[in-house]
This record gives sequence, C-alpha cells and structure tokens, in this order.
Amino acid sequence: MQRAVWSVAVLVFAALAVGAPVQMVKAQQARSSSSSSSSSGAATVKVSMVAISFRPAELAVRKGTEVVFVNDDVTVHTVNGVNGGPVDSGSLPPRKAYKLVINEVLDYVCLIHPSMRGKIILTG
Ligand SMILES: [Cu+2]
Repeated sequence: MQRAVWSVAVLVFAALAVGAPVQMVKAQQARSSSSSSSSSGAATVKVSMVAISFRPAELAVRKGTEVVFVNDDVTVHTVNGVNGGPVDSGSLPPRKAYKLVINEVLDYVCLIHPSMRGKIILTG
C-alpha cells in the first residue's frame, strides 16, 4: 500500500520535471515569433511563390531591406527584373529561395510564367 503511494508521488514529480521546461520553451517561442512579426525594423521580408503567383504581388519596404523570395509552389519559378538588369534568380525549384537587398524600385517577373509578376516599392 505504502509502495503504491510512493510510486504515484514519483510519477507526479517526473511529470512535473518533464512538463515544466517544455512549457517554458513554448512560451519563449510564442514570444519570439510575435516580436519578429510585429517589428517594423530592417529584418527580412518574405515573398512567397504559390499557385503561379507572387504573394504579396506588391510590397513596400524600406531601402536596404532584405527580401527573400521563397518557392512554396509545386513548380519551378524565377525572379527576374522586368527590364533585364541585375536581378536574376535562375531556376528556383520548389522550396528554394532567392535573397535580394532592395535598394531601388523593382518590377519583376517569372520568366517561365510571364503572367506571374510582382513589384517592390520603397517607403520613404
Ligand atoms: Cu513561374
């Protein structure tokens, strides 16, 4: 009888020992993800390629912002400046990304899907 009580106590302590740190980690993750999404500072802005379109298709960022184009689609895309120029991602298979620091207005297009266009403008 006493042994049963003891083993229940051990189980409770074991559950607390495992559960408490997990909860702390979860709270920390929630805090860091909310702070990164609400910050308006530099950081990286994401443009997603999905369903043969850029999302968001129009984006306004501060000069010097890093934009990462991520292919979340199931087919290959590219990111190319509309008027030629230096922006050329090459082929981006699904799950690949292309990073770019934005210092001027950019009109861009996917060379494989000419209807797939996007634009990045500068705020201030
Ligand atoms: Cu495309």
